[in-house]
Amino acid sequence: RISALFTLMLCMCYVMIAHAQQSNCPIIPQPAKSSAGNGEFVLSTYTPITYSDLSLQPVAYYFQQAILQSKNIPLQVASNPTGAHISLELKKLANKDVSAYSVVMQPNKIVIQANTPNGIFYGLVSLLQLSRIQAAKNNTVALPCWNIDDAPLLGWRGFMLDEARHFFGKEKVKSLLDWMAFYKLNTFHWHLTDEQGWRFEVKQYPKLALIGGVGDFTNAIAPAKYYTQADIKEIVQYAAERFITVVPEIDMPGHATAANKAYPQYSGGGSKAHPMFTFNPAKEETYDYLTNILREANTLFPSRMLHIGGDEVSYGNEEWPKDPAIQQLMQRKQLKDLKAVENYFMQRMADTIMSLQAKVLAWDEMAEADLPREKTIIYWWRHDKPQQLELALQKGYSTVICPRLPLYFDFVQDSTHRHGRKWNKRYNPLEEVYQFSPLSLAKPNQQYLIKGVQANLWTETVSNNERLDYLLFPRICAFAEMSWTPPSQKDYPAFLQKLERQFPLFDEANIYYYNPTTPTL
Ligand code: TNX
Repeated sequence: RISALFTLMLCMCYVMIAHAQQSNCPIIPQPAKSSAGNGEFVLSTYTPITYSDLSLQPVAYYFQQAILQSKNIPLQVASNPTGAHISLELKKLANKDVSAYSVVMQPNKIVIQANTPNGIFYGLVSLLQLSRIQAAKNNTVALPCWNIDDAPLLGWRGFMLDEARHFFGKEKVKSLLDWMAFYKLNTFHWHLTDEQGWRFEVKQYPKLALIGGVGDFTNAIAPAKYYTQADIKEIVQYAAERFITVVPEIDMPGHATAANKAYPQYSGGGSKAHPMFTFNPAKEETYDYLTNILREANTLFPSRMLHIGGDEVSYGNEEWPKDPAIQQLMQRKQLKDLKAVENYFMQRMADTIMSLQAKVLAWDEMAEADLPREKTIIYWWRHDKPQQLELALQKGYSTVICPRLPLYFDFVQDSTHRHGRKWNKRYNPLEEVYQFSPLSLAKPNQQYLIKGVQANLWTETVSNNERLDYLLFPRICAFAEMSWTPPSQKDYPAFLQKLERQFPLFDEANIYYYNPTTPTL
């Protein structure tokens, strides 16, 4: 009897494991709903992809390219398919989200449906992931069938790269955009200016890039590194093909050192530790100058969103109190302290941005600046100042959640990592990124203001691609699942299992990643 009981328990275990495997589609981020189908769909040479609407042609070609590059299988984009094929169909889904999609797989047909090309793209990305984790045999890949019904938890799934402290260049940025798309991230925040570098060409002020682009955090005399306007257009286009919006950041009135080296006449001075850190708020010419720069930026970035920083101004305004022109400005405009001067400056720049029909984006210091509510997005970054988030929400600002803990990826992933940043011995392990719950930070009636989340990679401690990879991978996977997957579908042990199947993809791409399952020495 004992052995019968044992067999029964074994059977039950088997059923439970089989069930767990069934409900756990092996892609990242985990879909909102998924279940295993029957049989396999075999991708092979000339498997046709058809589409219901011409607007889907680009995503069909995208998938064709991706399968060719990763599996060396040439699919065909065709209008009259014969045999097993992939059908892309625009259709109104019950879920109205722009990114919602469904995938139904059968051995002779895969149907992907969505409200928009963006949704179809995400359906194809899911299919691409299913393909990439399977080995190719004789130029075919057999895909176990799945049924997926999916939409993101959050509409803003962002990644920020700081190229002012170190410059990584076009090829690396494109590769990062590929990975972002692979994990369904949709916003690339490009930190292009700071103390150590100005990284994009402004035609009206050529010295910004030519002088401001010289040097980086490691090496003050490195030759000028920056993106030309042609480079920017190319990258913005590349991102758009992957349904990624690019948001440029031009940091002001602080973090302005590189610009001030090029055009010192607009400098507002700084502090001992941060010389020439600010723009000068007391000069009318400063506003004209920055307006001209923002106007050019706005023509390069079709996102109609301009991030103007607003962070840490106090680091470098030791010279502001001594400047008679700033004293006069304070009297004239009845600004009671330097914080009020900073707010005044940002309000004027916000006026400029609104006249350009764009949105004003700024760090959480600006929750206090009374910027126009409907037109501003606040980024909450100071995890140790929850009151700033409360203030932003209470004032009705749309907010992007990116607290240092756990979303700053310049913080190390493991306690044994000696190089890199920590916060009072705290750091950002994979699991904490995964378990983060942004919506629970807001009261239920304020949750609609949370636009989404962002992982920020500041690069003071990141001077090469390997280091960048080591901080980003595999946390990007945990971040993606946290931002996309409803909490009820999240499961950390299951996530770790799925992750094992991503490592070979990182290896293939020469990504120098951190493997949490291998103990570090
Ligand atoms: C604070 S986050 C900064 C950055 C630094 C970062 C380092 C923010 C808005 N400002 O300038 O690079 O800390 O982690």
